[in-house]
Amino acid sequence: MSELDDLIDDLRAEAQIDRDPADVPEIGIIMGSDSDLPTMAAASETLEELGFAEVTDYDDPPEERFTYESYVVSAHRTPELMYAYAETARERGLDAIIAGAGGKSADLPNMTASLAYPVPVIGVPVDEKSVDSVIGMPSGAPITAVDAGKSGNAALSAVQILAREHEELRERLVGSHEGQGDDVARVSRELHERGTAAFRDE
Ligand code: AIR
Repeated sequence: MSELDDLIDDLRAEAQIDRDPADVPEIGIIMGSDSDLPTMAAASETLEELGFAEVTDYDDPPEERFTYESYVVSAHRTPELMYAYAETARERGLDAIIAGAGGKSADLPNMTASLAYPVPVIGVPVDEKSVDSVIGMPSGAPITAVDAGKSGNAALSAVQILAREHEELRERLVGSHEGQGDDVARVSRELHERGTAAFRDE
């Protein structure tokens, strides 16, 4: 069996297993190529800042209550894998998918959105060229998307979706938002009190 068939079989087999919802990843991160990782890494970093851990073995999940998983799935090089990933998303317990792809033909986010529907997909155009192909969905086929490269925002949007159900996540989002305001206030005070020239010199 090829490695591709093997991976597809693993996803389809995982969909048949009845696991405790607390033991499966809530958020899936997929990207068209591992060359997208420098852009997509902000999604996992943001999730980790909010207390999520990454599942790398479904049989041995991390202790953290909220988790995510990551895969490379190419709409053009591995369409069968894209189907398997998206079609099993709900049964495998995913509440939201973050999908990133680059280039002019960035079809992974929008095709995954159609195949996994109604599991929400947040599309990340990996570069400026991909914006139109990620957001250009026809009526009745929705996708939510962020600006080019903004995978950290995609992670925040995914957690916002989960926070509707989990108060704990709502509190974490509010906390990190307040921290962001404090960061701006700190810089603002420093700029004001040091003056522009001294501030820039540092
Ligand atoms: N891509 C991969 N399969 C289909 C598409 N659209 C995208 C990747 C990456 C770009 O093509 O998401 O941004 C270049 O991929 P690579 O593997 O050639 O570096």
